[in-house]
Amino acid sequence: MKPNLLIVGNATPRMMEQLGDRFAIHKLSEIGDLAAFLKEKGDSIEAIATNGHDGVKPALMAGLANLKVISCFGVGYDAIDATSAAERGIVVTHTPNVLNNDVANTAIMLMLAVSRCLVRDDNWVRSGKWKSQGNAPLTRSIEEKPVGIAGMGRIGQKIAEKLQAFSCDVAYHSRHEKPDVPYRYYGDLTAMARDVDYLVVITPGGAATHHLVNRQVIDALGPEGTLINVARGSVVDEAELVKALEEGRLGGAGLDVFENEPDVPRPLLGMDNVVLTPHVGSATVETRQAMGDLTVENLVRFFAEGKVTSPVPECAGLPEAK
Ligand code: 8YV
Repeated sequence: MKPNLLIVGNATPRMMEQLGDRFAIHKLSEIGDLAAFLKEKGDSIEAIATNGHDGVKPALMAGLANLKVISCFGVGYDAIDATSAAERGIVVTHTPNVLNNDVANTAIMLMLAVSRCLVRDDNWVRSGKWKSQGNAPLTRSIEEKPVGIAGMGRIGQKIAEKLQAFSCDVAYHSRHEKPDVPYRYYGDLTAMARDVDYLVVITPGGAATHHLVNRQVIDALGPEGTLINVARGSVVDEAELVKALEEGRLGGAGLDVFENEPDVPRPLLGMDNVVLTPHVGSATVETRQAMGDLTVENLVRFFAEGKVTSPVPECAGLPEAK
């Protein structure tokens, strides 16, 4: 008997092919009456495949009495209550490491795009301004600039490493100083924001980091400063960010994530000093394939070997995670 797997959100065709051989698949998107499904099939569902955006709603998790494993396509799992899952003996897995390079590249791409006015200058060519008005106004270099990274995990370290190629002076803020990291540590995010030209946010989402970047931090970054967010929209107080940009209290922003995706605050759409991308940090063919393979691997190994490859820290104590 194949274990019953519930797919929340989308799975790639390659994932569907790999999962189809081994699991009896149910797609949440195709279930009309969830309450009726849970009543009829809820007890038979042993596994969930989901992603960082959709996660698993508490009511769904509560309705699956025999759920054993949740495999998340993405490194961020703030949309899954991993602590409650661990308490129930449910292993949650995610996809760390395989996306470090592309998310770090996205952060640097946004830094360059904001500083070098990529979108404005692309438009300068397309709109004919180059011919009618001559050369575009000068932009700013990121070379040798002080950069503060909020969050010095795997991706934060990759961003810092890549910024060495631009001779940037890297500092970081995290809850604790990291003994093996060679960059200047700030226990106080506001103090770091005051000292840098770029603040790159790459800390996990969730309650612990909600609105970590608040008005005080934004004001410390200031009119010459640029905020880059490739983490979660929830980490930045978006209303304060918009106000600061409107009032010229912040220089610019490169944003890949937003508080209410896919909704983006309207005022941002008209701003020249802001570059917006639709949560594509890890969205390359290569990285998404690696993430999909790891998402599947965690599920397959769980049922074949009673082990998973990449559990989230909250579940590290469970037998399948060891
Ligand atoms: C995905 C992400 O877009 O890994 C993450 O945390 O934010 C992204 O790679 C996310 O899982 C939603 O599908």
